[in-house]
Amino acid sequence: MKHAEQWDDLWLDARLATMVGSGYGVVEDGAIGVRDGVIVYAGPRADLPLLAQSSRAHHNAGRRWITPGLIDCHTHIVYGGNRAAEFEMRLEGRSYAEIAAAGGGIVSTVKATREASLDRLVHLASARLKPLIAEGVVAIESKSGYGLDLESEIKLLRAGRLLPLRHPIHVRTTFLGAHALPPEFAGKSDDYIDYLIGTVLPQIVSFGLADAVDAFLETIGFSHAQVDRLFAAATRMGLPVKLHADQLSDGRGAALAARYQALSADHLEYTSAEGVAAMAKSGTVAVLLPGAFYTLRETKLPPIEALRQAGVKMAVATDSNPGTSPTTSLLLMLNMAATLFRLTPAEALAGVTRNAAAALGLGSSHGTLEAGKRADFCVWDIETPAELTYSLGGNPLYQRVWSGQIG
Ligand code: DI6
Ligand code: FE
Repeated sequence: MKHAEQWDDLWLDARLATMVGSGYGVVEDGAIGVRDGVIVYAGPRADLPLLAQSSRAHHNAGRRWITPGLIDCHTHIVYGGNRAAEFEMRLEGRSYAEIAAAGGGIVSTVKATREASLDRLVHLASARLKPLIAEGVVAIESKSGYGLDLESEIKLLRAGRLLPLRHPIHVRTTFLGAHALPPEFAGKSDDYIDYLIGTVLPQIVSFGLADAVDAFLETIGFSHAQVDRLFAAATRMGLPVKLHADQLSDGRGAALAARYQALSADHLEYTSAEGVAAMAKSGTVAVLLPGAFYTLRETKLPPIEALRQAGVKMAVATDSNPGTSPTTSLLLMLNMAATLFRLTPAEALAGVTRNAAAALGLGSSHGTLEAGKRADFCVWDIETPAELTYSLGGNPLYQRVWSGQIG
């Protein structure tokens, strides 16, 4: 057998949830072959090509289930400090105004983030990343947005880009300069958008530090017109966009995102029927964030049935952030997506594999078990794939494979 045809590793005696097609894509007696970090075969053992005999190592999965590696497609994992004190003050009955006066809220995270060194931020983000990796996460998005000035936003994006040098993880970085208005621009939000477009974004593009541009379109964030301007600039500079859309009110965010062929529109609690239709037309992924819904005690559900009927791809992510979703468990989000949002377990799993890959523009290389995709997958100690969504806490990961390597 020619060397070029030799496989590195072969997993046998596995049940596969390939996530190819619309459901789990189950293969009962499955096998996965890997070469050079890429899947060269995923399917029935009975159809294995003969050259599988020459694989260097055979792994017996013992009838365990294998799924694609999990993908967390919306995180703010890089930031300084935390907001536990504020959480405690709120529960002791202190008002929002008192907390703000005591230096709380997003501004406190911006302050702590600006003060932290690049090394410190990588260290803090690493501590949040480890539990995700331990749950089988193989790729994440890492947003900036707690720096809100040129130097600090660059520091946050650099921290995101450094994570793969220390951990077995793929990272896509997103520039979220339009997350909040920094104190030095108080009352001058249009000037801040001009600064992002004229100064910050061009440098980030020239350093190649961002894979996408995001914004927070909200009455307490930025206006429709301001986000429109930012997105036009991002598009001119060749970056795809995504949007925090309609989280607290209907700001016609989903439709704006769709107009720019956004990779995703995220949150969507207040998205209208027109917004859903626009997303279906543009192929924009709906990223559902049940951790923020839960933390804010939101009661207005995203339009799940309308998204489903329209055929909009739905992803699920942690939104890991210190204010509204202080979680580092994507498996817990699967459960919440089902219990709070009524996604089926198959939809929830597609939301952290196939559709999460699409939300990051990684659909051709990640998110399913098929030949040609990255050899990033999880072997689980479960009896059915629904168990991943059913359990509230716990972690049945048996083995994580990243770029063809176990660990
Ligand atoms: N939506 C949110 O819920 C968070 N950011 C956003 O755009 C809040 C961020 C924070 O409070 O730190
Ligand atoms: Fe977010």
